[in-house]
Amino acid sequence: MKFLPYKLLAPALALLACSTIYGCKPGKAGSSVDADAAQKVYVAPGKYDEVYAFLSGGFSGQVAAYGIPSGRLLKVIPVFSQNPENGYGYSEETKPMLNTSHGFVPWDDAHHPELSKTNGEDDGRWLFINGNNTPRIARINLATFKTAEILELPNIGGNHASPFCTENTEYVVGNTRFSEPLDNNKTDNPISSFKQTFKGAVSFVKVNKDNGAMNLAFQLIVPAFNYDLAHAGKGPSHGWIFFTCYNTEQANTLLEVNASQRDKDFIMAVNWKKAEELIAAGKGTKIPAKYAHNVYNENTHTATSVIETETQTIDVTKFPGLVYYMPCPKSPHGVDVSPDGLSIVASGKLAAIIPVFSYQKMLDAIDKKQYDGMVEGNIPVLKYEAVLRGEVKKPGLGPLHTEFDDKGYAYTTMFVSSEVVKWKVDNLEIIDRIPSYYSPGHLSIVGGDSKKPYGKYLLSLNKITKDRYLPTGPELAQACQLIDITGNKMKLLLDFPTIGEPHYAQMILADKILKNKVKFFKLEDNKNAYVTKSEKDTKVVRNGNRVDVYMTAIRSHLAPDNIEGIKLGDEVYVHVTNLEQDWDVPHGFAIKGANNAELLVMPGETCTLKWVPGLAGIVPFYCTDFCSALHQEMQGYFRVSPAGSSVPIKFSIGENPVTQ
Ligand code: K7E
Ligand code: CUA
Repeated sequence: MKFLPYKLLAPALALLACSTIYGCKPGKAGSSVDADAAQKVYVAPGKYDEVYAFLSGGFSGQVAAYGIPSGRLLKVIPVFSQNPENGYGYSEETKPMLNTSHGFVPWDDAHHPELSKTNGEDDGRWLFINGNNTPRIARINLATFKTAEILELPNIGGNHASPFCTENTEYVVGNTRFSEPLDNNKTDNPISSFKQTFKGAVSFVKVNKDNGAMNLAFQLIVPAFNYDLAHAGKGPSHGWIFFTCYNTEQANTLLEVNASQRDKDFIMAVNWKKAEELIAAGKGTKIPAKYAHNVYNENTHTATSVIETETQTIDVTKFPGLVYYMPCPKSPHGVDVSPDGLSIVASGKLAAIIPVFSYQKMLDAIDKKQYDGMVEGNIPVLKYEAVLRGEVKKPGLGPLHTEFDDKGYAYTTMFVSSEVVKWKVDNLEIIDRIPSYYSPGHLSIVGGDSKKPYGKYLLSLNKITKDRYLPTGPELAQACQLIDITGNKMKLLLDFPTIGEPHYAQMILADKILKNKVKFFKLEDNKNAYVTKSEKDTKVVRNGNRVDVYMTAIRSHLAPDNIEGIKLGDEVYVHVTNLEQDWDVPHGFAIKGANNAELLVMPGETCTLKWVPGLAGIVPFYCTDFCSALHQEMQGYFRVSPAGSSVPIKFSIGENPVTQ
């Protein structure tokens, strides 16, 4: 979300103040909640929610899974940020997940969770999400709720229009918000060379059908605009993908004014099938690039990071028919495709209408060459009137994002006028509006961006919280609102706070995920290089100043639990294997004074904590997860001796220490 110019923001804020302070329309939620709302969100103790909602954490860099309709937080899935709660990004096995061409980057800004699709429907296999800052796309395995892969994208800055996927998850895309010189042209360019040397690059990341493995298939080199959001065509429009772009003025300073000069910016329509054919025909150009590809292996429970060294590119100005621009008023943000694939809805955040483009009219306009000029000499701009199906009139102020239900309606968030507006897709008539508290960004409907929306629930993902919850100092929780969309009129059901900023969310029927769930990892399949499959195999091995501790955890002891012979100057690697083979029995592991987080080891898994002792003495370690009645007994001691000491390695459990 970008800030609106103050000129527009001021009346909006006045409106907001009016609603909060004086209680004029839109009114306080108290009065707008129906008597049966509580019943509709009540999930009885011991019962499951009907729907999973995956909310981006925004600047937390993570994804949070909630149950809907209760709004109960189920899990924070660490993706781009280190997570001391379970050692993600701290353990030796997971550190490589956060490697990039810039080295270890333990944070990112995650905006758009995207469920994988089969035949245009959410299939519950994977969830993709973008890292906006250091451009990356992550893939989460929804069987384990763990991040399985992170792919960095070269040649771009600000991976915002990402990671939207095509109808069968053939590709997930990433496009640049901050155009910049391509990586192989990173000489010392002056910023004033923007129009000559800066470029955009659209990344097409191929996703393996069977295992989800990603690889950067190709990048389209496009004019240097700010690309903001995307959605792929479906059904008849399968094969195309649409991107919003703003700053077609190509300003590089004070964008709030300079990028709002033109009456219309663009939707960029890309024929990705054609791009795929060109690549297959060898028309791509390989250029050097440097980007990390990090994969978490579920058998070794270990991530590896490889730095890739080239990418295939296509300069779109050289291949007519690949890219078209459709004029779109004014600084468009969201672009959304209706379930039938025929309508393309753009949201110009400074526009007073919502333009709806027709896929069929776009094809006709291309056919008849109904152009309104060219970009960079030969990329056609199609005539607005030729591609427009119609405009939703007076929807509200600051339209941002649209999703769809299963009854032919669309729902659009209005950032400035703080409301969700329901309109009919076929005749573009407004049906209903409901206040949202306050300033919604995205919204989410179960299957609302797919070929088969489920309707029923809508989440409004709000930017500003103000008076909704108990105050928590200057920083308030982000706000999310659950709205019932089963009837003609939308009904507010529930408010709940979220973690980080929920830019976007995807919701899916729980059954689609439950059927794949993993309850524990099979110990027999554990191929970790440091696995210990039984207590009798535990050991402590010195190699120079490196000490490897092969440890096991089972209710309720860690083995070995007395370890001597560690010396100052040693690097100690404690490899903890959880021997449990049952659901919901993780063991934790922490060492006093370790400059690291804890480990949280799942049943059947091995995790490694690196510890460089800083002081000589006795150092306790223990399990951090209350795993049984004797959890508090699950502990042990290291003896750390001064550097150069001759104390030998000794380790034991249940007896006096024995020499190795
Ligand atoms: Cu509209 Cu980053 Cu998708 Cu925020 S973005 S709202
Ligand atoms: Cu294991 Cu507590």
